[in-house]
Amino acid sequence: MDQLDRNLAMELVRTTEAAALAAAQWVGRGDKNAADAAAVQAMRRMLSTVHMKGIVVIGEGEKDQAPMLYIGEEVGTGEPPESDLAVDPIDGTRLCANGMPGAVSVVALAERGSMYYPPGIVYMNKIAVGPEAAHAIDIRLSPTENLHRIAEAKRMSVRLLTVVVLDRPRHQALIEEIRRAGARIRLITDGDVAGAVMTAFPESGVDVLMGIGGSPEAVVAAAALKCVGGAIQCTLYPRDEEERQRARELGLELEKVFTADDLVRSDNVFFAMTGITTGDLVEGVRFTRHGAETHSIVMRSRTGTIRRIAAEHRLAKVQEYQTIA
Ligand code: VTB
Ligand code: MG
Ligand code: MG
Repeated sequence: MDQLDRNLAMELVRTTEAAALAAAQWVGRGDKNAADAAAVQAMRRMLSTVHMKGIVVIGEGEKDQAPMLYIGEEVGTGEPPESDLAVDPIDGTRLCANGMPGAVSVVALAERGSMYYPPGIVYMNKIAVGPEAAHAIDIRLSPTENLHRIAEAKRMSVRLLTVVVLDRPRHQALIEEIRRAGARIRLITDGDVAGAVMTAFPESGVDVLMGIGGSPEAVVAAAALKCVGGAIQCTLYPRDEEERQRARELGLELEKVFTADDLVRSDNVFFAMTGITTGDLVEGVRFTRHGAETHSIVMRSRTGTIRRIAAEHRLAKVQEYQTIA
């Protein structure tokens, strides 16, 4: 199957640009739900113009039963190709609401039926790296062992590695182990999609992402890392005994290691990311006298092309962008 047209990459970046422009108007206003609603609405509106018969496989949440871009929603113009979509109109809603660095808007697309979402399991344990260390990781080994293998693959000392970890109480032991192993940690309060993608971009100064984060974010990150030749490995992480039980009933394997190829079983993957607030990967939205500037990364696995797109938007001229009074 090779029916996903390469022009889709450009169509997709419009959707993350629109979401980022909408979200940016809520940066620092302390209202993450309003920011999210604006971003979701803007992305959804732009998605409806994309030439595809898309279905949202990874969407706005299981967690809070969002009314739009929900799992199973059909998006696009309805004409071929048939595709699976993973969307996160804002990854890092809190970052956005607090005006903190690193909030992004992301979307990934692949052939129909190729994206996996573990039903009912909202968290996964993850390890992600860029291309140089893609063959070195094994989530079944300890963090210490992984750090040594990554250091060897990158021909660096463990002491010089930087590990991105979500700042959560559940990561206390992980953080202690990483420090004991000698590596450095960059704690982030949210945004582990960007955290995972950063590992494939040396200028971000990040070598590896470790820890437990959202399952949707794992699939989105897998799509991105497939485009750049990085790697991610995940295991399901039930929050409590009830969720563990449900997972068993559904026949989910708690020991199974999910690779990028398990999460996105297609070699034809598209990924777009636009910055909302400035982070280590992309700059955020900047408002100007005439409108706004956005910065995006667009990638496609088939060719491995990575595009950085800076765009100037004339807000007065483009009705789709006007989401705030
Ligand atoms: C992460 C982070 C997200 O969810 O996946 C996180 O990247 C994990 O859940 O930005 P908790 O916040 O419950 O720890 C987000 O914070 C929100 O989508
Ligand atoms: Mg989100
Ligand atoms: Mg998210």
